[in-house]
Amino acid sequence: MATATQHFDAVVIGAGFSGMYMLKSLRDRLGLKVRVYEAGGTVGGTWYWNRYPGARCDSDSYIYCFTFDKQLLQEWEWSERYPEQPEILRYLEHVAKRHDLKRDIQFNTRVTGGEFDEANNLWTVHTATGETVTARYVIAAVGCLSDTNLPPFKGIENFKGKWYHTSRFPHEGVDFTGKRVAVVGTGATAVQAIPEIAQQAKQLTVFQRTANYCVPARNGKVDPERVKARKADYDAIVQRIRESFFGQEHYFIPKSVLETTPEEREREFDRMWDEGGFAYWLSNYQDMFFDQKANDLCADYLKRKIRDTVKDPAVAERLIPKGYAYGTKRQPLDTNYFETFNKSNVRLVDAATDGAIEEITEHGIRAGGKEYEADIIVFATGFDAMTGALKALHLKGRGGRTLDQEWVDGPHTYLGIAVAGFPNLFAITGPQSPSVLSNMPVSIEQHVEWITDCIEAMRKAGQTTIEAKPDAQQEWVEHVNEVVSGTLMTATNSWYMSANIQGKPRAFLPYLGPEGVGGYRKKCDEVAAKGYEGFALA
Ligand code: N01
Repeated sequence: MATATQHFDAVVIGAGFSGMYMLKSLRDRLGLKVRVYEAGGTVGGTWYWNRYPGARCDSDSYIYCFTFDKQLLQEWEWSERYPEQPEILRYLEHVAKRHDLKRDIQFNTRVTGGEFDEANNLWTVHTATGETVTARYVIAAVGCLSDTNLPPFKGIENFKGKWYHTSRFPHEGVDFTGKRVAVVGTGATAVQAIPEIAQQAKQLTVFQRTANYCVPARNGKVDPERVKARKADYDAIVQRIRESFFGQEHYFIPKSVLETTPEEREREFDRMWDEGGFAYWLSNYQDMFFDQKANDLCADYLKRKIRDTVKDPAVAERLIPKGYAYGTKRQPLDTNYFETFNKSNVRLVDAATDGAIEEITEHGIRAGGKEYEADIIVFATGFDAMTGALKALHLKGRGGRTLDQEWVDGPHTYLGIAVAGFPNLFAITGPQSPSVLSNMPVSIEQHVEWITDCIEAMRKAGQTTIEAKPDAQQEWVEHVNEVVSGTLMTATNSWYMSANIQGKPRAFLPYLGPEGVGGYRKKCDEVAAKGYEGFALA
């Protein structure tokens, strides 16, 4: 085994939103010696890797940012309601510069493994560049949606054209002009990319496995008066989103949709539809996620919108989601997605009606026995969500156990922050925390601050290890599964349910607590206030 060349108080893995703030917090608040390893060439994480056409934020920009830097909240001007990827990356570069973060981040360096040394209570961490270092704490800031899922399509090696995965798009971009392009997938990524690609491509063929309920983002410039009012109200906004259900200023209508008249609910549906963004998903009637009949009423409105938009009724029918409840897959936000299928250069290949993808050929994609030729294939096939990137770190806890071994039937964590048997390892927005069911920066800041407080308390008390207790972990896993079992989420084949990847054990990955982000924060604060209840400290 390689000898460690340096020792750090903490190693942080990843330099996206979470790794950046973790570094800032441990280094500048606690004075720790921190090394961040980042596989990408600069900061940004998700916003470094996902450069596909149309990539933009799906949360409103005024809350999709760091709130720890109050001055920056006042100074930074977002150009739009949902800024594009390059603008978010510019913002993160600005934060890195402003807080002098890069001097402690080693870029182009992937962490490939690590072991907990039980004799010395230290982690040894290895990188692909051949470095080995030790650290008291390891913080995985690897993101929830960073481990690319490229399904093992038969024949992909035979394809004579070019192919790309949306999450590993070339930095110089791809020119689709005059090309025949195939897009595989119709998730939130594809829904952003398809209208953009259709504008350039000679022909676009979209391969849909599951139709999606999309609602308009309604992106655009934000009224300057509104921007000013928000800036004046930021303290209250931050407080509200921290205590809210989804880390957003969205609140359920405290009423059953089944108790409304058709006129009343149509008015409400129109209002949410016109507002755009996540309003229809997260500000709808409170029983939408629990009651199939209630859900059907909300879904029917969206189905009507598809029929109204798509001119060819046969295409509209194939674009209408079937067989799962609305909102149980991540809501894609669109700009002219359904309108794109009215263009003469765009065609839909639907697995249910035209046949599933059988193989990639030299000249395109074969589905349902028919070959669809393409010069470029864009795979918008998503991620091994939440657990993939953590497992890929190949960390070994007590007794040399790996997360692969511990998580054979899905993730087992305590609060989504820690794993029994892996002392001093923290995950930011790990599985079984609200994470992907929240506005990510809100959950990231909460975890970073909680972890920093925890390490500070340990140092004050002269403690060197913290570790989730197996029984507390088991209780948390049961709680996570119990609360979601009362919803419609578990019946759907979504990546939330680990169902997007063949062979991945079916388990609900995030935490959908009864009081959402706000209730979860309270729970974490209580755990800390009770001397880190459920953790063993030594
Ligand atoms: O990935 P997805 P994504 N054969 O897994 C299909 C976040 N995000 O990159 O639905 C054929 O949702 C798959 O079909 P199915 C957001 O949280 C954020 O779009 O599994 N098709 C699906 O249509 C989002 O949810 C933002 O049946 C296959 C698609 O590929 C998450 O990232 C923007 C297949 C994958 O959809 C992931 O979104 C974009 C196969 N073997 C995304 N395997 C912002 O906020 C998969 N598919 C900016």
